[in-house]
Parts: sequence; C-alpha cells; structure tokens
Amino acid sequence: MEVVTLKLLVAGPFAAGKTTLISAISEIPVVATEAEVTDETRATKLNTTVTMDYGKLTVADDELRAELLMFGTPGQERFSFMWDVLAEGMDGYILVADLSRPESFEEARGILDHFRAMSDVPFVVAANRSSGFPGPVSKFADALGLDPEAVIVPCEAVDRESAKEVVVTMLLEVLAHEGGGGRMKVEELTANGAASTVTTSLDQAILELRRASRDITGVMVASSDGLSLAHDLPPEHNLQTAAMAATAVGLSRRIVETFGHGAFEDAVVRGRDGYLVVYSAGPRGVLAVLADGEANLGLLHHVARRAASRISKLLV
Ligand SMILES: Nc1nc2c(ncn2[C@@H]2O[C@H](COP(=O)(O)OP(=O)(O)OP(=O)(O)O)[C@@H](O)[C@H]2O)c(=O)[nH]1
Ligand SMILES: [Mg+2]
Repeated sequence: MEVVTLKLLVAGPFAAGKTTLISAISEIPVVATEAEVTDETRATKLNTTVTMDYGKLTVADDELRAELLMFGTPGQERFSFMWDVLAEGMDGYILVADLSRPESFEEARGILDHFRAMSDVPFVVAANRSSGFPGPVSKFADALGLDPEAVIVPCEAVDRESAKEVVVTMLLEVLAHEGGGGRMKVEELTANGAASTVTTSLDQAILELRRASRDITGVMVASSDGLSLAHDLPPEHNLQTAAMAATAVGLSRRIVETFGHGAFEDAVVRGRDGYLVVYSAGPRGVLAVLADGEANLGLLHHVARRAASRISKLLV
C-alpha cells in the first residue's frame, strides 16, 4: 500500500469556518490558537484564530493511505504575515468562504488571489453554509473571480461528513495534479534519495544530543514545512510538535527580518516547568528541544546548535 503525507492549507476570510472545518474532522486534538475578539468584529463571533489551527485526518482505501495534515490560517488581515509562514511547502489549499456572508466575498477573492500568485498547487473552494444560500453558486463563483473549471464544494463545515468531502476532494485534486501523488518527505529532503540512511543519521544526532545534556527531555527534527522527520518524544507529543516547531521558526524568522535583527538563531518558549527551544537546521529543517525548567540554557544552546548544524547537512 502506498502511503502519502500531504500538507493542506485551510485559508479564507475572518469567520468563514476554517477552525470549524478542521475541528470537525481532525483525528487528533486540534492545535488551536483562539483569542478573544476585542474590536467591532466581536459582533460576528467572540474568538478568532491568532496563529494557526492544526489537525490531521487519515483516509485510506485498498491502494493508498493518505495522511492529510491541515494547517488553518488566521482570517483577520492583521495576521496576514502568517499566511505565507503556514503555506510553506503546501501541496494544496482549501479556500473557505461563508455563503451566508456575501460581504466577505471580496476579502475571499483577495486571499485567493494572494495564494494563486504565490503558488500553482491545486486549490478547492469550500462554499460553507451552502444550505442557507439563496442564490446560485455561479453568483458566488463570479464574486470570487473563479474560472469555470475551479472546483467548488458546497459544504457545512460543522458537519463531519460534509467537511470530509471537502478535504477528500482536495486530496483527489492533489493526486491528479501534475507531479502529484504526494511524497515521502524524508526522501524529498535528501539529494540522493537515501532516506533510510538519513533517518538513521537523524536518529543518531538525536541520541547524541540527548547524551550531551541530561536537562533535555525530548527532541524532534521536522521539515521547515512542519512534518516530523525523526524524534524521541512520547506519543502524546509527537503529533503536534513538528507543526508547532516549524510555525514557531517561520514566525520567528519573520520577526527577526521585520526588526532587522539578522539571521534567525533560536526561539525560546519558557513555561514555569520547562522549555521548548526551536532552532533552524538549515533552510529545510527545524530542531525542537524540550528541556527541564532547571536547565542551563547556555549549555543547551551550545549542544543544540551543534546538533542543528549537523542536521542541516543531512537535509540537503
Ligand atoms: N450553522 C453553521 N455554523 C457554522 C458553520 N461553519 C461555521 N459556523 C460558525 O461560524 C463561525 C465560524 O467560526 P470559525 O470556524 O472560528 O471561523 P474561522 O474561519 O476559523 O475564523 P478566524 O480564524 O477568526 O478567521 C462559528 O461561530 C461557527 O460555529 C456551518 O456549517 N453551519
Ligand atoms: Mg479560525
């Protein structure tokens, strides 16, 4: 059986139903970053996504098992810098629009134009709340400037089966796309395709890093588009860490660029009882290190940066 892992972006205007769609179908607890709305858009809803949503759905038949990793964007324009961070390496994108709010169509069109200009991967339009829409879908398609061959899937994002139909349609579009069919991420990241050798070397690098500091409680190496490549995390953490680490590095890169702070080095997330520190491992990789709250951060940086440098050479 062929196994593919696909990264799908779920984009669209504020309150279109992106978080709702991912939450309806994810088989893992959704990584949601909802915050209370404090401006006039509060009349529409009380919470909004400020960084990302992340969920996963596996679909399978006799020949293919597809793991669909769904990255949801924040809809509000002030978070638009996150769109490109989350879109890195996407295989396709779903543009969610709410048919019951025609006033959001222009915004939806702008978002669609943004991604069409950025990438030629396939997309599907999820026409949410379609059951309550009075007009023909062609009116909606015109408002979004869609070509006649664009794929529109009427849906109700709150309904699991309906939401699933959207992502399965997206999967079929990706598989039909030239060069589609998904990819084995580790193989794609290695120049010579020697995936098993690279996996062994990544595991070795993780092992050596663990040996170098007793403060380290877990390590993950991910691709910069948020897919796990190797880790020694407990099962309850390995599902979301790659997506969170890649997003943290992507966002941190934006921040250092914005303020002219030079090349990105690391981002330290400290809680009272522990650290998660993310490092860049070259342009294609990310190293995430979990450590005890009492850890010596200077030593941690020293050993982790050495490991990140070694890992970056493996991910050519
Ligand atoms: N009845 C109904 N309500 C829906 C449906 N889809 C979404 N909603 C509601 O519409 C609102 C959409 O909210 P979200 O899913 O948070 O929207 P979002 O696109 O993630 O919004 P931002 O992240 O803030 O940009 C919520 O109040 C949902 O409950 C649907 O199919 N039917
Ligand atoms: Mg949301």
